[in-house]
Parts: sequence; structure tokens; C-alpha cells
Amino acid sequence: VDRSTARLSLSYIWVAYVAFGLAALAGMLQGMVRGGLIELPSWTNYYQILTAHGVLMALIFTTYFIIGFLLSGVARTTGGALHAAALRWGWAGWVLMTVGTAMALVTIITNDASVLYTFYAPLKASPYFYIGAALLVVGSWLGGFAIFSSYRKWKRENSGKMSPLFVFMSVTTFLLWIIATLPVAVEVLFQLIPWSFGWTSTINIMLSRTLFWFFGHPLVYFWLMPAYIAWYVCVPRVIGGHVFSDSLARLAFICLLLFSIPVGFHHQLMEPGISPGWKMIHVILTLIVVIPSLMTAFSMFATFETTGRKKGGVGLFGWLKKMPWSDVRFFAPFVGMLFFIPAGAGGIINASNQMNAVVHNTVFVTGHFHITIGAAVALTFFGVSYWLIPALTGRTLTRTANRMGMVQTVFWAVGMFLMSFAMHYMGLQGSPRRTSYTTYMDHPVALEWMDYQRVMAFGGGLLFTAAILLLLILGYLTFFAPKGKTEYPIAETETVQHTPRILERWPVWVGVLVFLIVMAYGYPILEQLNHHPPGSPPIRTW
Ligand code: HAS
Repeated sequence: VDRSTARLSLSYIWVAYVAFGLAALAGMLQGMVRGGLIELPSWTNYYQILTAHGVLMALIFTTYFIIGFLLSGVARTTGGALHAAALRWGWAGWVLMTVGTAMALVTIITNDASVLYTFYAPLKASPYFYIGAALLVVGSWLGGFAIFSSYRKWKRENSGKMSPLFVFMSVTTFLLWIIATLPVAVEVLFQLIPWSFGWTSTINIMLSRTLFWFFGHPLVYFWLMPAYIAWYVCVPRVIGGHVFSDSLARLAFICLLLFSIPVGFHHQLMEPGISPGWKMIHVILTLIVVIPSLMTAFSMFATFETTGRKKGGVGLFGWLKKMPWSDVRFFAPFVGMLFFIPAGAGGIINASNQMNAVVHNTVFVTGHFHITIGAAVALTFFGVSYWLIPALTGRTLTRTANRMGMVQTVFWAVGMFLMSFAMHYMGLQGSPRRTSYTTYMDHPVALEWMDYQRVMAFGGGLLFTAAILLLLILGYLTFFAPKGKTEYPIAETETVQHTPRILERWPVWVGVLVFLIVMAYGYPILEQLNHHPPGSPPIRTW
């Protein structure tokens, strides 16, 4: 891509990695506190560090990386450069997001916002934390407008044609993001900020949590979809293959757009203020949103197998041997895919009402999200960074950097495996999430968890080592690696495929989505507004 686009993308990606480094440090510290290995100095506390870790890792690292990656890919697949208007949107978004991030961070550092990354009321933060979060969200919309504006320009110049797959997927991702962030914007602007300034004295807790999860579940697909873009479009090229099916890939993304929003009650299954009937509808829709991930698994297997067989792989699994195992651009995302298999199973466990009663608010859930976002998605983002950064800086991924990247992937994978295994196991024994070191007055059950807490802390140590190694390699690729050309891998289908045009009729899909949202949320929210003023008892209607 051209220099202006590269500069913009790199600015997003480097803020992402600075946040990632700080978050990794906070993560390691909190693991050691929980394991009883260290005590924090009196000027800080576990919940402050946990908030820093969650906000920096889950909200800042991901959002910046995603925008930086998608902007570069959209430029690469629409002629190599973002046009002037898109660049302006992109920079305006970066400035707004960075101001918002700085505001939120200052309030976390001063211990005025130790409310964790979900900022549930009645935990109250400084109003400037919420204002910072709002600026972050609005800034990210501007990043999305840069993508929409490039898409519109491409469509105008290529009327009647289907957009490139990368662009289509980026547009879907940002449609999802903008629609999903509206409810949390309402929560922040109309509930949390007035309450935190003291303009209102109470807050409707049920409503605030519902608005949060209205956003909170699609948030996880906003993290996942860019990783899927890399799996569908970039990884096939890295292994010397093709996109298996253009229509299947687009259909999977449309399904993610439709079904990832009206499912938020699966995070609230244990809450009394929502009637069981509505919870069931959200659970059914949750099980439907699993399908596009199964389609993705099918598609990846198909790509690997057809490519492996073309390279001479024979027998039932001979094609696997033909994969480029020593190429970190393939290896890191592949290890991420492996993690996603148990991660998906864990998600289905979480979503099932009775089993949710066992695992809700235990570290099982923490284990689940460390192997989804922390392994499947993060390893894919690392794998992408190994080629994206040199492609943007005009440098090369040297053999040594590639080898170090492989080592880094192994460290991350082993650390994540140990930590998340311990979390899943302890969660099933009932160990709660989000608690500082405690033996519950030396209760025998809690004492039994301690060995696993230490495994968790050891895993956290490996993860921190891997994080430092990653930052060193990425620093090298940005500033010191030899100048040269690195490929931006974009795969195509092998032959011309007929993709149904309906897949790109946005008014149809947005219409269906609005219908599903109104169906799933309209009545429950009305119910909460009418019958749940603060302090009212739980209700049980239909
Ligand atoms: Fe989740 C809680 C349900 C996916 C993240 N989730 C969370 C939280 C986070 C999170 C952060 O229903 C905690 C929120 C908090 O702080 O309270 N989740 C699901 C379900 C899925 C799911 C059903 N989650 C994700 C993804 C995330 C993520 C993705 C981040 C990126 N989750 C829940 C529920 C809760 C929850 C409940 C609330 C729990 C509670 O009580 O609080 C599904 O979308 C998963 C579908 C995935 C699959 C896997 C497909 C496998 C693939 C890999 C193929 C491998 C290949 C390589 C090709 C079905 C695509 C193989 C090669 C070989 C050679 C073998």
C-alpha cells in the first residue's frame, strides 16, 4: 500500500501494541497476586490492575489493531491507496480515540475508575472515564467511515461488480460494530455520565446491564471477524492455496452480522429481572450464531486439504504434512484455530442455561475468553503483524525474525494452555472470577485451588515473556529489518465463482437485523423501563 495509508495503519497498530505491552504486564501481576506469590504495594490494588488489564487488552489493543489492519487491507484490495477523504476519516478517528484512551487511562491510574472492563453499575467511575470511553467509541466509528467511504468509491468506479472479499468482510464488521455500539453509547450518555456527575441519584441497573450486553456480545464478534478475515483471505495465500468458496465466506459474515447482536441475555442468564421466555429466545439465537463458525471450520479444512493434496499430500491426512509448518505467518494463526475448537465448545457450555448455572461468574468464563480472544484471535493478530508490519514499513521478515516468531508463538500457546486449563478446571470446582488472593478463611475447598492458582500464575509468566518477545520482534520489523518488499497476502478463488448478488444487498440485511433486534430486545427493554425503576423487586412475566 502507499505511504500515506501505511503511516495511518502503523499509527493504529503501534498504539495497539503499546496498550498490549502494558496490559500484559498488568495481566502477569494479577496472576501472581491471585496465586498468592506477590503482594501489591499499598498505592495500588488488584481491581485497579484488573481494570487496566481488561480495558487495555480487550478494548484498546483490539480496536486499534482491527482498524489499522482493515484500513490497510481495504487499501490493498481497492487499488493500493486510501483516497483523501478516507485518510481524513482515519486520522480524525485516531485522534479522537487517542484522546479518549488517554482520559480513561488517567482515571484508571488515579484509581478513580476501578470498575473493570465491563463498568457495571453500581460500581461508579469518574465521569471522565465514561467520557473517554465514549470518545473511543465515536473515534472508532470514524475509522469505520473511512472503510465505508473507500467501499462507496470502489462501488462507484466498478458498478455492477461484487466488492473484493476483504472489503466486503470489513464493511460487514464495521456495520456490526456501529449498530452494536449504539446501545452502550445510550447507556454511557444517558445513564452512567449523568449518574457519575451526580445529576441523577439512582440508576436502573437492569437496563444498564441489558444495554451493556446488547453491545457486549457483538463486541466479541467484532474481535473475531478480523481474525476470520485473515483466515479466509490471507492464510490461504500464505499456504499457496485459494479461497475455498467466496459465497460461503460472505454468507458466514452475513450470518455473524445477523445473529451476533440479539443474543446478549446469554450473559444474563442468572439475572432475576429477565423472564425465562426471553432468555430462551436469546439462547436459541446464540446456538444459531455458532453455525457461521462451524462454516468457517469447514471452509478452513477444505482450503488446507485441497492445497495439501495439490502439493502431493496423499492418504487421509497426508495433506497436513504439506502445510508450511516453519512459516510463522501460517503457524501462529493455525495454533489459534486449534485453540478455537475447545473455546467454541466452552461457549456452547456457557450458553446452555443449566450449565451456565454451574460456570457463571467462575474462572471457567475467564478461561473461555482467554482461549477465544486471548488465543484464537490474539495469535491470528500476531501472525498478521509478522507480515503486515514489514509490508507497511517496506522491510522484510527475515529468517531469524520468522524463527523468533515461531518461538514466541510456542511460548504464548504453552502459557495460554496452562493458564486457561487451570482456569477451566478451577471454575468447575466453583472458584469465582474477579477475586483477589483469598483462601476464604482457609476453607479446605479454597485451599485445594491454590496449586491451580499457581499454574495460572506460571502460565501468566510465560505469556508475559512471549509478549516482550513479540514487542521486540515487531520493533525490529518496524525500525531495523533490512529494506525490501514483503507480500501482503490476499488469496482469490481458483476459478471464477458465481456469488449471489443478494449477499451484498445491505438494506435487506440491515432490515432483517433491525427486525431481529426489535423482536429480541423490544419487549424486555420496555418491561425494564416500565417495571424496573431502581429498587424494584424482580418480576416474572412471560
Ligand atoms: Fe464467549 C462469555 C458463549 C465465542 C469472548 N465470551 C464470554 C466473555 C468473553 C467472550 C470476553 O453463552 C466474558 C464476558 C464477561 O466478561 O463476562 N462465546 C459463546 C458462544 C460462542 C462464543 C456460544 N466468546 C466467543 C468468542 C469470543 C468470546 C469468539 C472472543 C473473541 N461466551 C458465551 C457465553 C458467555 C460468554 C454464554 C457468558 C458466560 C457467563 O455466564 O458469564 C460461539 O460463538 C463459539 C463458536 C465457535 C465454534 C468453534 C469453531 C472452530 C473453528 C476452528 C477450526 C479449526 C481449524 C484447524 C480449521 C463452534 C472455526 C483444525 C486443524 C486440525 C488439524 C485439527
